Amino acid sequence: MASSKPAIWNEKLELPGHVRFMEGVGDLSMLNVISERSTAEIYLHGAHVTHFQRNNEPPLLFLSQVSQFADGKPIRGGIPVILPWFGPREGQPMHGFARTSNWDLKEIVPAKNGAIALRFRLEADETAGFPPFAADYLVTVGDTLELQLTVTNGSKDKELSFEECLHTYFHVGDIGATGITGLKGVSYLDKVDGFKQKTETADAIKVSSEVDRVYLDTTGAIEIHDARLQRKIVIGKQNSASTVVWNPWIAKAQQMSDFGDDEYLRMVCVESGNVGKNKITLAAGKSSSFSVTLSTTPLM
Ligand code: TA6
Repeated sequence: MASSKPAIWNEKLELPGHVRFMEGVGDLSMLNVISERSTAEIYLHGAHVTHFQRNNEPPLLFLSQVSQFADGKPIRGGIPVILPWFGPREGQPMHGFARTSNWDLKEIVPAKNGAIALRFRLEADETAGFPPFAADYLVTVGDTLELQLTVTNGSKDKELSFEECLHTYFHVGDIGATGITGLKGVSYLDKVDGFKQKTETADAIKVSSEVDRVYLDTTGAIEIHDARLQRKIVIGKQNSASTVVWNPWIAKAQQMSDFGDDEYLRMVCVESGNVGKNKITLAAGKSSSFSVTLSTTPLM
């Protein structure tokens, strides 16, 4: 595939043998990243990580075979960056505008243990009722995938209240042989039951119908136990109080034109951030960060 670099590309950012600029799907600019232990693909569109795979392992992330890759459209799969709101908003796109904005690649630096760190930045003017803000997104590709999202309130006098979420789609071998642990006892809003507030009772959440749950005031690590791939995915997080678990199941999968009818069988979203009552409020000029670390181990 021809390597094409947009006008903004800066040669000094290159890391020969490790980071290559390419034309991705839909001719969107994509970075192909090769670390000592893994590979990744990241689009400037939404600073969207669409692929991460540790050497000799199945891909960690799910990406729909029928996703759109076009300006103004969200990519279905990988890690959508949800900012500055989560969910619907009157007259505005679902899940905010960060995931359909073009982010700037600011730097690429070698990191510890042969990892590669890439920093993306989005500067948003006052829009959609939000004061100006900047988002810096540090993606570190190595034996693990580390994501850190920092938001800075660019206003001189207004506070910034916002929601943030890394809406990660994980690849699983078979949703029917998958359990999600780490949420027992946590309160959640059940979006498939009128947003009723409930408390998780399962040691391991199993998916056998549409699941759409917003867990609040929860900071612990989550695990995805995949019996088909014999893999455990560990989702560690810092400064994130919300976790969302979503699988569209059959009917919703059929309703989504950018999602294959049977793709619900091979994915689950476990999303980390600060949404709803956990939203963040920043005084003028202040910043906040949260981070997520994704790792895998064999399922013993
Ligand atoms: O995080 C779960 C959720 O809010 C679901 O309700 C569903 O809408 C999903 O996000 C996908 O949203 P999207 O706008 O990407 O189709």
